[in-house]
This record gives sequence, C-alpha cells and structure tokens, in this order.
Amino acid sequence: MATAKKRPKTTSKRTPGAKPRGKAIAKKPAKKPAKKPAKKTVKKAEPTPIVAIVGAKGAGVSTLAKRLAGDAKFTANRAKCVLGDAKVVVWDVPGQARDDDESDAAMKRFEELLDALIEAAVVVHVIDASDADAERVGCRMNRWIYGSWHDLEKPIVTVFNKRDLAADASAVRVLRETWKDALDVSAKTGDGVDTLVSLVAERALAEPPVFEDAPTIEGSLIDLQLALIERTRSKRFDGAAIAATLRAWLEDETALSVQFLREANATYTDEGLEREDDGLLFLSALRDDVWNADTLHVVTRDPARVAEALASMGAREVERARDDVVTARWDTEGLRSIAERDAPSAQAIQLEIVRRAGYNAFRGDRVHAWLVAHPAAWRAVAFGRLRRRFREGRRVTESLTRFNTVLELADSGWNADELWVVVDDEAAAERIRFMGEVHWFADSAVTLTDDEARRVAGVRAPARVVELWWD
Ligand SMILES: Nc1nc2c(ncn2[C@@H]2O[C@H](COP(=O)(O)OP(=O)(O)O)[C@@H](O)[C@H]2O)c(=O)[nH]1
Ligand SMILES: [Mg+2]
Repeated sequence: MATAKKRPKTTSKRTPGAKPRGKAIAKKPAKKPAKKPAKKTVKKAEPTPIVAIVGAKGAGVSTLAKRLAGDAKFTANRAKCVLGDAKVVVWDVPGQARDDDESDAAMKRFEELLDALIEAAVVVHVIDASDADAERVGCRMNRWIYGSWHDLEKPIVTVFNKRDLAADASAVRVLRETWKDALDVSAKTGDGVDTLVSLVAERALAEPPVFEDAPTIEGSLIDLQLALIERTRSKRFDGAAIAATLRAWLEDETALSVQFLREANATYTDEGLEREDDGLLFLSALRDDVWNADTLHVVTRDPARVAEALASMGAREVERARDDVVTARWDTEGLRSIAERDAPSAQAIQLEIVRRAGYNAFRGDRVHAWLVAHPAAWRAVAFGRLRRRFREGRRVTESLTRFNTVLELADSGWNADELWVVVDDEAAAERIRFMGEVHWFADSAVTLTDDEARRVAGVRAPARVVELWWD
C-alpha cells in the first residue's frame, strides 16, 4: 500500500518544540499519572487581558516587560499593571533558545511560551534589531506564534528592540521586509515605548475574538461512554436499553468500566502498517452527529453473566479475550443518532475526552483549546488507539494494549495514543501535522490520503485524515 507507512520512531523535525525526548521524558513516570484535574487553559472573556512578551533569549523580553509593568511586582513572570486605559497582565515569557535545544531547561521555557500563546490576548514579539542573526531567530519565533494562532487575528505586535545601539541601518531595512509594521523601541532607554503602550492598550481593550471558555461536559469518562451508547441506535443495537443495563451493572459493580468504540484494526507487517477497511469509519460520521461504533468492551467481575446478557441484546459476536473483559459486537445496519436536542454532540464528547487526557508529553487541554478555537481548521476529531496486530510470516500476534483504554478509564483517565483529525485538504493537513509535531509534542504524524482515506475512514479526497501518535 502506497500510503501505509511503518510508524516512524522519531519525527524529522528537531526544533525545541519537537518534544522533550530522551532525557527529558525519561524522568517522567513511565506509567500514566493519576487522573488530571479537568483544567481549563482558555480564559473566559471577562478577566484581565494577558499581554505576553515573547522573544529569543537576550532579545530584551524581560527588560521590556519590566518597563511596561513599571513598579508592579512580577509573580511567576506575571505582573498586573495599567497600560494606557487598559488593565492588563504583562507576562515576561522566558527567552527562547536561539537554536535547537532539547535540554530540560529549554523545554520548560518552550512549554511556558506555548501556554502564554494560548492565554494571551495580545502577543508582543521582541526582536533584537542589533543582532546580526535577528531575521533567522525572529522567523523561528514567528513559526511558533503564527503557526498556531494567525487565523484568529490574535493581535501580534512586533518590536525591533535595542534601537539605541548603533545598528546597521540596512540590516534593519532588511528586517522590515519581513516585519513591515514593527515598532522601533529601546527597552533600555524607553524610546518608542509610549507608542507601544498605546498600541498594546488599544489591542488589549478590543473585543477578544475567541477567548471564551471552551465548552466542557460534566460527568465521568464512563458517563461519556454511556452518553455515546444511549444516543446510538441501529436495527440490532438499542442504545437506550443497553445503556440502562450497563448503568445497573456499574451500580452493583458487576461492571467496572465500559467503552463504546469501533476497533481501529491495523496490522504491522514487513511492508508497513495495513489498516483494515472501515477501521476509522467513525470519523466520517461525526459530522452528522453519529458515533459510528459497533463494539462494547465491558470490564466485569461476572463475565459469564455479562456475555450472556449482551448476546441476548442482539450482539452478533461476544468474545472473552481476557478473564475480566467481555467484548460484544453488533451489526450496525441503519445506525443513527437518537440524541436529545440539547445533548452534547458526538463530536463534543470526543473533544471532551481529548481535554481530559494527559500523560508524558501529551497535553489534552492544550490540544483541546486549539481545536475549539480553530473550528475551521478541521472537520472531525477522535482520540483512541489502534488495535494493533503484528504479522510475521503467517504468525499474527495481538498487541497487549488492546484493552488499555477501557481498563484504565475508570481510575486513571483516557489512555489513548492516536489523535485522528479529518481535514479539508493537504494544506489543512500540513497545519495539523505542524501543530502536532511542534506544539503538541506528537511523536509521529502520518496523513492518510485518497484511496486509503476513503477505504479506511470513508473520507473523500481532497479531504484527508491526519493521525498523530504519542509514545
Ligand atoms: N542596549 C540595549 N540593551 C538592552 C535593551 N533591552 C535589553 N537590553 C539588554 O540585553 C540583555 C538581555 O536582556 P533581557 O531583558 O534579560 O533579555 P531576555 O532574555 O529577552 O529576557 C540585558 O543585558 C539587557 O540590559 C535595549 O533596548 N538596548
Ligand atoms: Mg528574560
């Protein structure tokens, strides 16, 4: 298969944004940490707008931040102050490495930059105009700022700092070709800072385009699974009745956990990864508010009883792959959604699952914030894991991770490692790959196109599916 690639072990990009690898990650617990509190990254519309001052190390970020903040005290790099008519929080974001640097310290600074870019109402990008390498260094920063937020018209003010130094005028002219509207300032002498203050104040007071709360859904991860089951109906699958039974089992602890999914079957061979037809079909139905699943995993203390009951509820196949898990599969002919009007959409439930996930380098809240803020950048999103099999010659072995999600979701959160994003075309796919690799620390980004996208996910060209994977 042309587009089925073996999972690359590493990504080609090695920017400081390319994820903390090796040393940095090894220090973190190998096992998933306990459930993360549902943390919000996107600010409500009301609070004090944040002005993030960003730039390369040594560009003068801190000097400028202090000048803007005046006498205000900084706590955790942030200071409340007044700029013109605007009450703001100035965030002195630690200067970023000028070159690729994957040390723990550099990664920590980069993480703070990513958080600041999400939370800021206004971004001030400080470029050291006296630096012979200013263009290259500034373009690195541009990639992070604009790659993430440019379509939101988040105000970004670029300043050429250190204009008090005798800078080569022609070099500054060259910089101005890239940053036409940059303001000349000197953080040291204060020259030009008044103009900057009034511009930032004006931008900070303007209606923020998107920074309202990302929607969140209440309830446990199991509740979310039950909601998906309840809203689903096909000839054989009576979601409402099945959900009621599951609820009773969960209540009396016959069942400990439940997951409603379509298993994304994929086999690793010498040739690469073979994805089963319709394996990601749930992606194409999300836009119609249908969760196109056909499989129920139930973690149970009484597998015999559960298996029998599920068979009596129309399951075509009931399997006991483990002592404590019963898997039932239904025919999904005539599958449709019977969701109540004000119920969260199937897509909203998937996004909520993303928001709650977090482990190692994966930060679901950050991914969620961006996806919610950029609805035009994608069509459908789901977060799960491939059911991986390995074929060597005739021998096929099943990966042990098949039940990880259902086994852990009751106590340690959503244990998945693949984010599938359906996008309109290659340009949109490239953007998601960029977000995945640079901003979200994904370990690989693969795009399914044309025949494969249609065969596996029911997605028609020029649309495609980007699959991001985290270790
Ligand atoms: N001449 C001059 N030096 C500056 C200016 N702004 C900052 N600096 C100096 O540049 C160095 C780095 O500044 P700092 O604010 O710590 O940079 P950061 O790493 O970006 O936060 C310090 O020695 C500052 O005094 C400026 O406008 N003119
Ligand atoms: Mg600094």
